[in-house]
Amino acid sequence: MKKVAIVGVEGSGKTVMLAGLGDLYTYPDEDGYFLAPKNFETATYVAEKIKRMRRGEWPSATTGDEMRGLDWTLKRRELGARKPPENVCEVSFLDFAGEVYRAAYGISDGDDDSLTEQSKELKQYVCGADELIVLINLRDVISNGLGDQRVQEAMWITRSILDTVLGKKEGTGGPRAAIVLSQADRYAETIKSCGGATGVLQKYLPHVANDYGGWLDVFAANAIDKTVLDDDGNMVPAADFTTQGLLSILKWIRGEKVLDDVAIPNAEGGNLPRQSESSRGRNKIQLWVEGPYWAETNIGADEPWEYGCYFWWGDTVGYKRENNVWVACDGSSCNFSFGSGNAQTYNRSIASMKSGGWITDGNVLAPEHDAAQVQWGGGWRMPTAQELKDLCEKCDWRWTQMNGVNGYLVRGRGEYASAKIFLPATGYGYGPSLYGAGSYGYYWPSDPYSDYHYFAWYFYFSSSYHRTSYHTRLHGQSVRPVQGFGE
Ligand SMILES: Nc1nc2c(ncn2[C@@H]2O[C@H](COP(=O)(O)OP(=O)(O)OP(=O)(O)O)[C@@H](O)[C@H]2O)c(=O)[nH]1
Ligand SMILES: [Mg+2]
Repeated sequence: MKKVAIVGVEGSGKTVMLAGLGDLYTYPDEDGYFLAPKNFETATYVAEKIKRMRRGEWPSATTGDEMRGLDWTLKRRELGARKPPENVCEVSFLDFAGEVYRAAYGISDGDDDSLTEQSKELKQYVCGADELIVLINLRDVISNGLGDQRVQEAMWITRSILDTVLGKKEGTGGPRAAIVLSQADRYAETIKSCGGATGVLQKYLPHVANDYGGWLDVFAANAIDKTVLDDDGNMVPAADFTTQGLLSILKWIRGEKVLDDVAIPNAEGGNLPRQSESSRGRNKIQLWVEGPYWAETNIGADEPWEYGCYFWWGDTVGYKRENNVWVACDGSSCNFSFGSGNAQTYNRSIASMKSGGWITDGNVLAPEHDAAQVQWGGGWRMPTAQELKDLCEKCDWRWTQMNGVNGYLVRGRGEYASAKIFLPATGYGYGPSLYGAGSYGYYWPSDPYSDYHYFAWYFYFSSSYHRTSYHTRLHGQSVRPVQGFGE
C-alpha cells in the first residue's frame, strides 16, 4: 500500500483535486493506467463531488470532524492485450479540513482544543505516508502578496511540514515530497511570466523556495480546466470541464519526472485534442449570435477582475502597475511613461501608418502591432470598434464588484443569457501615473479614428455609462481580446 498525503490549508483545493483524480483515472490514460476504487465509499465520494461540479457548484469546505480515507488500486492495462490489468500499487489518500492542517503544523493559537484529536490523526497519517504533496493555492499568494497574513501563513506552514517530515532538511528517510501549486488554470499567465512553478515560488514564497526550490519537485496543476461566471459573478466549474490537468499528479505518484514549466498540465493530456500553446486554458465566451468569442480576462491578467497590462495604441509590450510605477511586461523597462515620445503611433496620419506597416489596408492594426495577436496568438486579436459597439448594444450591462473590484458584468440576451464576461474598471495610464482605476474602464479596439493623427477609437465606461468614442493613442489602456469572426 502506497500512502500519499495531500495536504494544504483551507481552500487549497484538496477536495476538488481528490475527486478530480478519481474522475480522471476512471478511464485508462495513454499509458494504460487507471484507478479502481477499493470500496463503495471511495466510488460514491468521487461520483457525488463530480456530479455537483458538473452542475456548477464547488464542493463545500470540509469540516473539522470530516476525515475521509479514499482507497484505490492503481492498475495498468496493456492496450490491445488480451489479459487482465496488472496491479501496480494500492494508493490511499486522506481528505480532511484545512483547519486541521493549520492546527497540526501552523501557528497554533493554543485554544482550539476541538481539533486536537483530528490533528493527531493527521500527523500520524503524514508520518506514515510514503509520499507527500503540499498544495499551495496560487490565489492566496498571487492576489495578496508577501505582506498578507495568509501568504505568510502559507509560507510558514509549508516550511513547517516539510521540515518536520523531511527530518529537518537532512533529506534522509522521509517521504518523497513535492510542492504543487494548485489552480494553475487560473494563473497560466503568471506561471508563464515567472518561467514555471519554481519561478512562482521564488517570487511569491521566497522562504519556501530558498529551502526547497532546488531539490524538491515543484510543479503546477489544476483539477478543473474550465470555469464560467454564475449569475452573481462567481467563478464556478463549467459543465464540460475536464480533469486532464491532474495527469501530472499521478505521473508524479508513479515516480516519473514532472516538468516544472508546464503551466497548464492538461496540455500534456493524452485523451484530449491538444490545444495550441497559447490558447490552452483560456476560456472564451460568445455573447450574441454570430458574434466573436470574448476572452474572460484582459491581456496580462489571470483573473477576470485583474487589471492586467496597459498598452498605448499599437503597443504590444504592455505595462503593469507595480509599486506606483509602470513596469514593462517583458522586463524591458521598469519606469515607463505613457507620452508622445514613447507612443510611436501618436501624431501619424493613416497614410503614414499604412506605409509604415502599422495598419493594414483594412484599416486595423497589423498583426504584429495587435497586442492580442502578439501576446496570445492562437487566433486571438484585438476587437474592432464595431465589436465594442455591439458589446454595448447587444448585451445587458450591470455595474457591480467582482472580488472587490468595480466593473461591469456584461451578459448576453435570450439564449445567450447565461454567457457573461466581467470588465474591470481599469482606468488609464498617462505619463508615470494611472488615472481613474476603480471608477472608469478604458479599452482599445484595433481601429484608428478617421484621419486625426492623434486618435484611435476607444471604449470607455463608468458606473453610469458605457460607450465608444476616440482617445489619444498615447494613453495606456486595457485590451480584452476576441477570437473568431462574426459570419
Ligand atoms: N479554477 C479552479 N479553481 C479551483 C480548483 N480547485 C479548487 N478550486 C477553487 O478552490 C476552492 C477550494 O477548493 P477545495 O477543494 O474545496 O479546497 P480544500 O483544500 O478541500 O479546502 P477545505 O476543505 O476548506 O480544507 C474551490 O471552491 C474552488 O473555488 C481548480 O482546479 N481550478
Ligand atoms: Mg475540502
